[in-house]
Amino acid sequence: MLSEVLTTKLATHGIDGFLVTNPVNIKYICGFSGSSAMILFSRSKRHLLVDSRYYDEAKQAKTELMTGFDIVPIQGGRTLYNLILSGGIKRLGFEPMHMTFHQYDFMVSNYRDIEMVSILNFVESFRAVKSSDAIEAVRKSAEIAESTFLEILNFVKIGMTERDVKEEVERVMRHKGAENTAFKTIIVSGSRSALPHGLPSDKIIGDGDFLTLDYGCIYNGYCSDITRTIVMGKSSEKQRHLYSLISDAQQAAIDAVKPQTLAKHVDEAARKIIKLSGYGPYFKHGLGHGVGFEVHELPRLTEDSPDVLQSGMVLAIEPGVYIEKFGGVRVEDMIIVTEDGYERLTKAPEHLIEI
Ligand SMILES: [Mn+2]
Repeated sequence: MLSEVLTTKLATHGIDGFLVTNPVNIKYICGFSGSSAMILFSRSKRHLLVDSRYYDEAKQAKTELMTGFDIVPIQGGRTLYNLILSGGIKRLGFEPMHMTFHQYDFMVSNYRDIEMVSILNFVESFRAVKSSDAIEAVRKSAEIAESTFLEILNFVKIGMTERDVKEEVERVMRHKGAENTAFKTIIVSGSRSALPHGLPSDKIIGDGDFLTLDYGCIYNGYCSDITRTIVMGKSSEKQRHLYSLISDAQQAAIDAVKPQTLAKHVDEAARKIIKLSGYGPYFKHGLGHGVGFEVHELPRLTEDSPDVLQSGMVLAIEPGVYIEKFGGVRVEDMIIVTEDGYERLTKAPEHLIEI
């Protein structure tokens, strides 16, 4: 069980306790999603500390994931301190990205005999490798996103606004069983397609425009994230050239995926092709990222990533080029790293679609 595995990881970090304050990690570890909760691991115990208003709810919700946890209502700053002391914790690991300076300052000034040790990604590195249940959920989430694109192809028309397309994308995903969108749906057209993270506007989608849709949903707690670029009306030669460049770069990156490969080498496989074509400066972001409980999680597929691929990771691979005043192309697909390479969850069309 995950919480037991985390307990055994304490020793490898030279700590005898770890405090989880990231709400996403708390939900991941024990399924609890109330606000201001904390998890405290010591060598022999696991505590879920909850705001006293959530205490009854947490006790009633006792799920399989909470097995072995003592649920404790937080009553002032002493509650945590007493548990740290009774757990025999001298060196306490904490999540630097998920603790306010105020909390840290309080602990350092009041828990004087405890050494606070900052540890990045203690839980996140586990989240990167998916269980079979997680893979099943991610698979369904990706399937909803991908099949939504096929419906959008029949829906979208010249003269609609970007916002119209956004509404339909989100409606279709919900209709197919999505709990929610995984992030703010990106719909950009024409020269706005040069904005990698542009939000849908009232701009009318015109003849000859690129239309980029970057969206995803949440299914059973797990996210999907895909991007499709199409052309409204007839495409130009330059548009087709950019699309096939990005499509080739994406395939080269995907072909580089297997366990033990450095994530930065996957980025490099795509970046090399884009650079050779002269569009290097127009590829303005990292190649991709892990997807799971959050839409962006480990591993990072960037030029300087220290991450190493492992079987069971789920990746979104999204090369793109963005040319100001002209437009941009991005395609993004999701894959699973398998024992001997990868398995595709989604596949963008190889040729630029004209509507
Ligand atoms: Mn993405």
